[in-house]
Amino acid sequence: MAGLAFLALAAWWPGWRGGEQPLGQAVDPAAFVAETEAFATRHQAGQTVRPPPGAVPLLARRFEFWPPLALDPGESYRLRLMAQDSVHSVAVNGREMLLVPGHVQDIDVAPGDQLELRCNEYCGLGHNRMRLKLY
Ligand SMILES: [Cu+2]
Repeated sequence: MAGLAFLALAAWWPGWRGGEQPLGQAVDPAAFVAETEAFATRHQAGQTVRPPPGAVPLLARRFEFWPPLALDPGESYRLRLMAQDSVHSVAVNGREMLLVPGHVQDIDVAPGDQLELRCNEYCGLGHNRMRLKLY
């Protein structure tokens, strides 16, 4: 039984080290925060951020996804999310990904997708309001 468990672990481990990265791409957390802040400043439009189609860096933190976005309903985006302070998750379109500091998860969104990102990983008293409207 222990042998079987070892074999299963051995089969799983190289895959995890290789292509498939369940936690997402490793990044320098401070650099990603700085990049997100600069991006938000560059594309600020009133109370929200109105980015051009393409990659959009986002931070998950107690208790928000930041910055607030106003996406163009006719365009597609690649949201790049990193947790800033502790473990969160992002759920949208029936998928959920764990978010941890130092790793970036990409989520593609397109016109007609679900309207809201939400955190499904309990992260404290404000967890239930940790949502972000997209379109
Ligand atoms: Cu949460």
